[in-house]
Amino acid sequence: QALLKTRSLGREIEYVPTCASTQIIAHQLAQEGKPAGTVVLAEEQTAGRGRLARKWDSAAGKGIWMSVILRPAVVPQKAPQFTLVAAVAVVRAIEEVTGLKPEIKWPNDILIAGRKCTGILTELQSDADGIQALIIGIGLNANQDAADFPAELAGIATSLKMESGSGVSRQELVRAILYHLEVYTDLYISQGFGLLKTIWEGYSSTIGNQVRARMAKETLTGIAESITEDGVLQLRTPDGKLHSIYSADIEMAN
Ligand code: BT5
Repeated sequence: QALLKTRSLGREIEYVPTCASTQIIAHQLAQEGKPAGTVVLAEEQTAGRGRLARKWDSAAGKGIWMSVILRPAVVPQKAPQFTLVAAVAVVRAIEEVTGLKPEIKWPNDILIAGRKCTGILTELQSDADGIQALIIGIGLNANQDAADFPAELAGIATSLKMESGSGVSRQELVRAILYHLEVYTDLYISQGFGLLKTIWEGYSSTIGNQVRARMAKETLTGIAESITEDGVLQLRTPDGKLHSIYSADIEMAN
């Protein structure tokens, strides 16, 4: 903590050796009134989660399994933008600490050489007065070897160690992530999404490409033209129509 370069993020860190999910703990702490900037870090998660009740593999001692409580004064519709803001912060941290070149796959994946090294999960506590808390979950594969991942993630998941050839300091990474997360959330709150969108696009592996967007009820293939100020993906299908995609899984289509 003493080594943190932040003003508020991580000033309170709840460290647990093992838990079901740091998201669950962070939700509880937020409900109990813990301040913005409170961070939950676990060595191991037994039921780490992704979007749509998917599982997040969280090997003990190998990754960063972290949830951050924010309390931004924005309307709930803006919550998805925080996933994009957090993605930029994590990419910057990975670059800084490892020199690797990660890319962002809309909306919440960070890839290196096409494989996923980080997933972000933004969850909301809100009521009639607006957002009470945003819980930003970050799962970052740091020091796994290929054999540490379950068979179904072979060829899909990667770690910073696998990509760089040497182990990385999780402490240094946490410090860098919190630093950049504070810088970029401050930027977002003071300036809106405009400048961040440009930075985000610079890291995106999605924009400008032919992609397949799998959604709950349909799958659309087309060019991912842009994201809007609200973080919504604009997909142009071959019939010339522009579709607004709020939530989907994206695959490269060519
Ligand atoms: C995500 O969901 O990518 C969000 C993951 C967020 C995890 C963090 S860890 C700290 C905090 N506490 C939690 O309980 N969660 C957050 P989604 O886009 O739905 O992707 C899930 C999919 O990623 C799975 O269905 C697998 O295909 C793949 N996957 C699972 N574990 C992985 C891993 N360790 N590395 C790479 N890919 C993984």
